Amino acid sequence: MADWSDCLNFGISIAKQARKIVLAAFQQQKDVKLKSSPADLVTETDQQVEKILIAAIRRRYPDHSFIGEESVAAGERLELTAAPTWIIDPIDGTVNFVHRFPFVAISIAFAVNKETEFGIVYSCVEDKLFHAQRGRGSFLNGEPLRVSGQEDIHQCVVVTEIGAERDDLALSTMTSNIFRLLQLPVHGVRALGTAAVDMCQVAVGGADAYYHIGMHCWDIAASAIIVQEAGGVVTDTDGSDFDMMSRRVIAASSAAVARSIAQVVQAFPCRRDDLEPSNTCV
Ligand code: LIP
Repeated sequence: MADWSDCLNFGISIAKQARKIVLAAFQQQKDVKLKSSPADLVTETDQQVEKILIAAIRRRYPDHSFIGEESVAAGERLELTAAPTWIIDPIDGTVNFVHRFPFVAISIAFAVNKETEFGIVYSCVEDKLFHAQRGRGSFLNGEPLRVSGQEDIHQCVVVTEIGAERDDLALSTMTSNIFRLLQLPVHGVRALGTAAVDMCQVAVGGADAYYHIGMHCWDIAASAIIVQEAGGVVTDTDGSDFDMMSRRVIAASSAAVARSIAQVVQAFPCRRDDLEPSNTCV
């Protein structure tokens, strides 16, 4: 089996460099543009950080491929091939970044033959660097991570997101999902505004499940392997196998909790990330 440790170590080093750019801009006024909805924002820092990350990786690994949130937004084709591919969200939690809400992350995943080999999530303001490599465990600032192992949904803290969608069907589906969970009851529902950091709470054991409909592959590709390597379970919201392009995910402390979430949560229709045109929910 190939060893991608050199790529992982390089990914961590450039994430640390990119964090300095994010932090320098965090307190500044931002030039904000809208993408797919009034709540789907992008700043020049998102675009700058992605360009810097991709340029640095391309200099070292010229034959690698890329899927970047802002490159796709600029019209680049989104296709995961068997080639070594870097899947990048330069600032996950852009709305938080614009509002100076202190949960913003750089998310970098790396896949070969369409299988994720490692993931890096750097929660910039918290200075929490999460990473995992396939078969070698999950870590926060170098310390090993383990999920809570909770199996009873009634004992769970569940993390989710009200994403960027603002159409009635998406909003009614997302809010009714939260309503049903609270009715079970669960101990609590939380949302940090960044899918990557949300999901890492499951790997840490501070939350017992995360689910989301409508996010994109770059939001969760890195944090999915971080949960899996911490002993967690990652599936589609219908309980089937996880597919990072489906725009639906459950990450849980155990298979039992993943099943319980899948029984309660309903999805609204979303066009897969790898179907043209991307970035739209049908
Ligand atoms: C964000 C996700 C978040 C979701 C937002 C947005 P971005 O990603 O991480 O969970 O609620 O709608 O998709 O756009 O900040 O990279």
